[in-house]
Amino acid sequence: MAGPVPELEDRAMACAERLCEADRVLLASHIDADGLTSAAIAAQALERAGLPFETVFEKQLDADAIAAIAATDYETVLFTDFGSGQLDIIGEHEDEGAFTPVVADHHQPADRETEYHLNPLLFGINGASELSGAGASYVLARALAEVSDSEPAVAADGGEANEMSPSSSEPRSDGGTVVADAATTPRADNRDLAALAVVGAVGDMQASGGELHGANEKIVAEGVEAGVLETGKDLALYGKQTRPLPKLLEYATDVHIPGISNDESGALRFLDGLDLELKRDGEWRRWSGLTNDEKQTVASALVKRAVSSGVPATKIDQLVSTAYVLPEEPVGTELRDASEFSTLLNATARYERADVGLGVCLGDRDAALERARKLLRNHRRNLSQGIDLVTREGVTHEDHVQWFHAGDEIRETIVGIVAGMAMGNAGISRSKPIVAFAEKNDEEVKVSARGTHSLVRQGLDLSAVMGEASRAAGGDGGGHDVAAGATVPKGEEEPFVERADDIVGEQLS
Ligand SMILES: [Mn+2]
Repeated sequence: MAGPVPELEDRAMACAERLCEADRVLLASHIDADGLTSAAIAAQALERAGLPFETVFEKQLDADAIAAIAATDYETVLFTDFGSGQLDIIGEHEDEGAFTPVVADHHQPADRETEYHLNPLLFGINGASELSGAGASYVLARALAEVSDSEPAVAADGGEANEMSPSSSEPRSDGGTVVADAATTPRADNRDLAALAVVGAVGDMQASGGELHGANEKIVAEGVEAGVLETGKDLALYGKQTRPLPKLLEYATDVHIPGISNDESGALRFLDGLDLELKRDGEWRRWSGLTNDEKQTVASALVKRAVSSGVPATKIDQLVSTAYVLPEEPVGTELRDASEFSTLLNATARYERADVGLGVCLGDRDAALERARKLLRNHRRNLSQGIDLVTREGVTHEDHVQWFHAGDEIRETIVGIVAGMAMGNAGISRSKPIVAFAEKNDEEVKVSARGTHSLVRQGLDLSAVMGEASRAAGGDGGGHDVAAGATVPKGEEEPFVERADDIVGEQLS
């Protein structure tokens, strides 16, 4: 049986076989939507293979974090959604015999190799757009199902309780059950985990141009086959499951529709003119609750409005994209939509509650889900307070960039989002990138930069800006052309801005 991504199959099998040789495994993963789904996929695959394990999360896998991992008694460590970029440091511990690393990652590898290294970039697959950390973990999970299935002796060895069990709603299966079910149910081959892999990919912004590509597409196909995913063309707006209709339209700003986007009363007037039942039982209806005819009515009117107000055809095309729906989740919940699901996970990650995000991924629909929703509400409140603060206090304009310093008034984990969302407000331009500082700790400052797609088309590459300017200031950074981040020593803010201003000036000239 071939895995979902043939190029990775041999390496995935080697990694899976190595894991099955372990008595127990330490699973270390990144704290973000992709890292959380990676960990959830790996955790379920290890559990189903009867391998005891424990999970740890890190915001950054730095030398200290790796040393702490090396100091544990674990002899086998599975890194997911990070590890490749840190193989130089990991390798030193491996050489000393501290542990054997197994890595399922999609980031640029450091200048060092290791035997059990599963990364799309090693096999000619794009790690930024075709496979995420969760995708790599899924490929490994599929291989694990096959390896543990063909070696019942290993699968049967899963009697020891492991630390994950309390937060998992899955009943712990004994090895015999795993083997017996292998031929008939999707669960036994781990295909049901494809839904989480898609949530991770979407959370890592891999659905460029509105849909997933390459290896990701193959994972989607397996999820559809397993009945855990549905795909179809739909309105490309965020919040189709949970947002009341007027808010869905008002907050949709990727494609700006004059008189609707960012316009509360305009969005209401637009809906009022549609001859549609807008409320039911006194509550605004949501997109996910509309019939197909009703959806068609809204979508057509939206396109008509866009055309008549001069929105270019290329932009209008972007109003439709592929939706990834998790049909086993209830209608009208975040969990049913891959994009809303990943936002919920990010809300837990940004407040360092990986345990909550992981619990939700593992099926906890009570305490963990309730807590995650609370974190998301809190996150949204923090964002709107941050945007108000920046708009009120204003930004400083240089020739080519604009910037502000939030000190400790905006968390460093959200200051970049705040900066991006504040662009276009009074006094904050959309024709210059915005640079935001926030305190990280006593010695360091976090810098986040955001641009617009229009600036990127003119030559802006914030990844290069943040990398160069931060290294000149004794820090480090990088990211994407339209959004990037860095960390610099405290007190280096002004020289950083000067240098960033120069580089942006060169890029846009
Ligand atoms: Mn990732």
